Amino acid sequence: MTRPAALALFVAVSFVSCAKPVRVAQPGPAPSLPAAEAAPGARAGAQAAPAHAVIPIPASIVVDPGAGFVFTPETRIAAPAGDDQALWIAKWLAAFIGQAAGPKPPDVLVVGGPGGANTVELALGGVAAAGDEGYELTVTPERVRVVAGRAAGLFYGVQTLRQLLPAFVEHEAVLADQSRPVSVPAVRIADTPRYGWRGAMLDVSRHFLGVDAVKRYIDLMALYKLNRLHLHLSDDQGWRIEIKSWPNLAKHGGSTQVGGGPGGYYTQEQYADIVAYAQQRFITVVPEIDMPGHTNAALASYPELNCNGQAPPLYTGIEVGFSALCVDKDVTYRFIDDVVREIGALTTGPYFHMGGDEVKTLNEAQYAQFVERVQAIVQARGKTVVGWDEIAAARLGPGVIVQHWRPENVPAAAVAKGVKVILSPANKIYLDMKYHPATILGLNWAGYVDVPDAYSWDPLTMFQGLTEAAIAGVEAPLWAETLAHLHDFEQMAFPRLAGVAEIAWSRADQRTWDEYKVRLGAHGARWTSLGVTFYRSPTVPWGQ
Ligand code: NGO
Repeated sequence: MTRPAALALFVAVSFVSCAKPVRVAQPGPAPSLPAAEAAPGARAGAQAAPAHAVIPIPASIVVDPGAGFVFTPETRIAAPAGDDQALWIAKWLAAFIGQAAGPKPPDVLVVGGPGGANTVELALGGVAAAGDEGYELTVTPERVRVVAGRAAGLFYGVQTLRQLLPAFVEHEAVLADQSRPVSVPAVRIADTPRYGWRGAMLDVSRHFLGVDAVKRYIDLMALYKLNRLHLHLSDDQGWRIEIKSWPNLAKHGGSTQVGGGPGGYYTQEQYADIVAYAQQRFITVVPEIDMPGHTNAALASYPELNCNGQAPPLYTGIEVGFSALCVDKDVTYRFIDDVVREIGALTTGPYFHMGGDEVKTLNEAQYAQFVERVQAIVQARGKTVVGWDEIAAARLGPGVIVQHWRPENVPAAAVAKGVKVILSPANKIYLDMKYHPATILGLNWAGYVDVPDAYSWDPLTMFQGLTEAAIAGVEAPLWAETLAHLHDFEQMAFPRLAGVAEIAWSRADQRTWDEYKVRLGAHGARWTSLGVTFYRSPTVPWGQ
């Protein structure tokens, strides 16, 4: 099941580093939960309503069967004094509750100490759940309290609270006369993530997605505590970001897409707006400019980037591997430096993804030299290099992050170089893979990936020779050869993206498909309230 074999019709591929196919370690059956920590849903049996449906499952959660907290028109939300992010989170929660529990959204107060009765209190302080993203959430009939060491933890605690609220609250326009009791079960949660990199990738090159669609995806990521949005901003079919020093990239290179539609691109202001929107939700944007291959849109925009000095026509098909920058010309590196400089300045996060996948027109030495030169450019511009797993064939400096996508390729070469890896195995979490043979959208070169397949694997045992310390995290790419509209993207992402979030956040010994599927089933109602298009896989017991 290699990509070249299975893509036969669509794609002619070869890899720069022709690694021999290596056996991929099969994940063993996930261990079952120890009794003391078993999630209540697990004991309830596969089809029974779970006591909670929080995804990703928290590190520790105890649901008290007694009375919970009920939002009333008088409920207030208290934020700690002197922290703008915490205040923003409090306002986000108030807007989220909206008119669900009364005639107006809850008032937000800034308080120096405890918030009093009938309050949802957000507090910054020392908590047992360690780390930058951990939190504790306690719900009693008197109050709700979220405590975290940092604002990100407060945000995640509030997302957990959100998932404990009834799904109808997700409707954007719940009016006061439709309000009804909004109750939360009494719980004690202490939570912290397994991995720091919990990502999702959008391919906005093959088909362009506008700013609002990207923001919508960001909102859905936030619901599941995902914290990296990788934007695949360039490929053969389209260049999607304005570069002021090379204006034709966006103007010409962004003017079409797969199938010949009008394409599009983000102005620098729009891109900065996406970055800020994501950052507010504790999501770091990782911009990717794919090179030296996957560059037809750039080559078509500037003849001097081609070895023969001639610009090829724009490309609207879905083959890969045919294009490459002219790696022997100095202008190529001036171009790359300008692009990295401009995008780097607009990106608040530390990462720059240089692509590096599927180049068949260069030899190994040319490819390795190119990767090393670009690595130096990116680092000189103050950014951390991220690249697809092919870049492990080059000499990589410390701090580089390698994104593993080819199921048959083991990360050993990367790990031996001391770099960290992001796991995106195509046969598990490429969200563009069809669910089953009758799925209309998507590709199938890495197989059919139904919801249990996407969930039932563990990062540590997926590949041979990995250590937990070498794993930066997990990321689910969503390639868009066959996806033209946001609802197509959603149909492929949901329900699988929720499972990816749980793999990235929760411990392996907390996860079994039989228990997870019941929690997942409860999210159908939430997605319906949100208007999310999703695949009703028959493997999941969907709730009402
Ligand atoms: C591959 C390829 C992409 C395709 C995708 C389709 C990588 C890293 N390069 O993944 O260009 O769009 O498969 O599944």
